[in-house]
Amino acid sequence: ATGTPASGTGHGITVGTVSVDTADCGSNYQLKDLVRGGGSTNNMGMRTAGMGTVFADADNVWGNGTVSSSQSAGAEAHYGIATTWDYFLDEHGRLGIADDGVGAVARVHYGRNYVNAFWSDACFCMTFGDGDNGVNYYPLTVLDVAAHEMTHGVTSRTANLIYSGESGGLNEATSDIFAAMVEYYANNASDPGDYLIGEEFIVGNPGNLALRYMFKPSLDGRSYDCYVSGMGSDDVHYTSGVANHFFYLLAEGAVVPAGFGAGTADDLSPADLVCNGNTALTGIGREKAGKIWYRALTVYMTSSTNYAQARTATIQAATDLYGNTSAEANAVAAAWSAVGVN
Ligand code: ASN
Ligand code: ZN
Ligand code: CA
Repeated sequence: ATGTPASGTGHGITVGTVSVDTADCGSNYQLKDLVRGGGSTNNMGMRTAGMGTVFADADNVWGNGTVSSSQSAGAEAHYGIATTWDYFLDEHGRLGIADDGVGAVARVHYGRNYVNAFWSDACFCMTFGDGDNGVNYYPLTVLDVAAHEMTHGVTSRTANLIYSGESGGLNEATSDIFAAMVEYYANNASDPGDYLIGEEFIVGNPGNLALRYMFKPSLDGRSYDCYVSGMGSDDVHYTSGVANHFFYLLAEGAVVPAGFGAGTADDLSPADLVCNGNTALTGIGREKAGKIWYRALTVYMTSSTNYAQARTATIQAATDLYGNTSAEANAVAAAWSAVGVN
């Protein structure tokens, strides 16, 4: 790669001011992360074809923190991808998406009023729309969405779960699970960790709106809280609910998150969080739950793993990590039972 490592300042739209690792290319600075495998963040300028051009800047200060500043979405994506890289390295010893130390490209300002983001194996890249430029939706470069898309890359290079049927739901859930873990890992004051996905790109969010709700997936109106046979024919972003729900219960237990309990708009009780009445379910914490899911994904799951097999894979992973009949292995079994996977 050209240039030498430099440290810049990014004024993100939702994340506030963050440090970004860039390249000093002599005549300018570029959003190219030379300390994480050379991954770059590229400006698509509202086009949908090609790879765009690497964001470049004279003073290594990126954007002014508003949607009208093109560099701010770039800086936010660049930061989110670096943070996700650091999470997988610090927490799981994984060196990038393919565990080979090679960074990926992020494409920002894709299309016009595109309210979505996606991973593509073909370009080994992830792509972010601008939302509607801050009317109802900010650009989708927020941390949990960036982590979600980058995790699709990790899944593709590991279990490679087929993106349809129950394996597709597990693929989607893997992206939501690590998105939530990355948000906690980053520990930003402006975007504290939670089990909501996509809450930061909703303008004027009262606090209980999101794309997905891991503790009670059906709050989105479509996702599954509990396993039902035949659900594998539904959209993978809804069948993922069962595994998202499992992960929440494993990590946190049957505990209603702040802002969703009695007397709030959602008015949830612990009984609403489980499918089998087991309100005594206790969590083993995010760290252990994340390690169990990562080991299951990278060692035991295959492209066709279904929900029943995910139960077996995670129990095996917990047994490897914490011992046979350990509290952790028992908690994995109890959490699956609480979402109807027996
Ligand atoms: N945002 C979606 C996702 O990453 C895009 C898609 O449906 N492929 O799951
Ligand atoms: Zn996804
Ligand atoms: Ca979140």
